Amino acid sequence: MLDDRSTLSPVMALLAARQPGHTLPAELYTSRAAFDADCATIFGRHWIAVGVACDVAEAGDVMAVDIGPASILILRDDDDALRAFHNVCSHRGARLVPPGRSVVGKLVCPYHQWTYDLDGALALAPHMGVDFARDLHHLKPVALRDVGGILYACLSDDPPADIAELAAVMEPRLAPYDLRNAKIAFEQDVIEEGNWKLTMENNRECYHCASNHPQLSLSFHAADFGYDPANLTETERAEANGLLDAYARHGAIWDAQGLPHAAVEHTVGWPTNFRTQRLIIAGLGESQTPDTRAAVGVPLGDTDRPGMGDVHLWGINSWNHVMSDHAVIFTAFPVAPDRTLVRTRWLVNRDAVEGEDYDLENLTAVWKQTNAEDAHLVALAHRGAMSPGYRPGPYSRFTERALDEFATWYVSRMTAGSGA
Ligand code: 3BY
Ligand code: FES
Ligand code: FE
Repeated sequence: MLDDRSTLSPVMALLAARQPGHTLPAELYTSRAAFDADCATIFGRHWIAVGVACDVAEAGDVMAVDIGPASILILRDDDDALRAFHNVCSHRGARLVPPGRSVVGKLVCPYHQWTYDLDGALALAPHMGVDFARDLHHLKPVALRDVGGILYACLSDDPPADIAELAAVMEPRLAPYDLRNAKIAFEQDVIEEGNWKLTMENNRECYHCASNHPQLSLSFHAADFGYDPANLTETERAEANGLLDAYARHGAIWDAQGLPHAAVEHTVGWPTNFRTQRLIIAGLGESQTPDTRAAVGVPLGDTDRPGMGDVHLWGINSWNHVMSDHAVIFTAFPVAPDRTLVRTRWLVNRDAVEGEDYDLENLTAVWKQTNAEDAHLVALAHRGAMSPGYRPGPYSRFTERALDEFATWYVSRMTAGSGA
């Protein structure tokens, strides 16, 4: 019975105790039981962003990604199709492929050399006898979707069907940027010393931006994140109204150019939680760089027109900024209750040459700095949740609406799943 917490598992009791409008009970951020339940339910049953199509650009390219206790391998097979499998040998379960990227002809297990074709079929199993039924020991497939060049995987055998909504909204929005054929100019891994939900909460507001992200704030309008004009000082209201006018002007231009821009939100009530909107870039309006001008001389895809803004997309474990000159793709993976891996990729046109068409420092400066600032904030929040003085605090109705929705979504998905 839901109202009798004594009969619930500890994690279910914590979920039931969450007060609307407030941060989660501490142990949902800090305990091993909640972490394990998150891995089983959120990361085990939902579509999770795992990388980009150009991670595995050529046939034989393989990338292993750890998602909590799970590990998957994503590869491009001999027919150029993308596939994903559990990174687990069908013999005695050894990890097949080390973390990161490699290039293979076939997948050979390091333990006893069972060898798999790139379609997952077991091609060779030495010393198993002539009558051994190799066809029964195929690698276990993992559902994989390429949405405009961003890859999503679902570990469940019954993946949520609403990935189709994400694809329907994002394919046309991402098409001009041709991310499938981009290249990764730089990749950075940061371990944040905090729970993955604190990483995602931190990203869903810009309440903290003005005082913590001086560099990002040059190209990013904090007011895009739900500031309600009714609750602003006069100066802030003038700025917010100015931004609304700017959105009306840009919206008309984007409409004329056939560029979708309206906000689309699939949050509470949908398994596949996402939000997208075409954002105006602040400053000179070209890119998230120190001088707000494009960092790359060769535009992405078919984007050779000014003022396309920033196609912003966030999801359960990701946030993305897709601009005319480059895209920044972020994925977050749970490592431990108090450790989260944030992997950032900077994508550019594959014909762009480093040192000629772009300067890597200039391209990566804003988000390297912002990531370091955010890692610090997430660590502070996690330390607070660990302390006996923590009690769930109120989200701002004006700047943290999305966090309240994320927490509500999280509680409802965890309660609906059986991982807790
Ligand atoms: O990059 C993002 O999606 C958000 C925007 C505001 C704060 N955060 C960095
Ligand atoms: Fe892979 Fe034995 S565990 S070949
Ligand atoms: Fe931040």
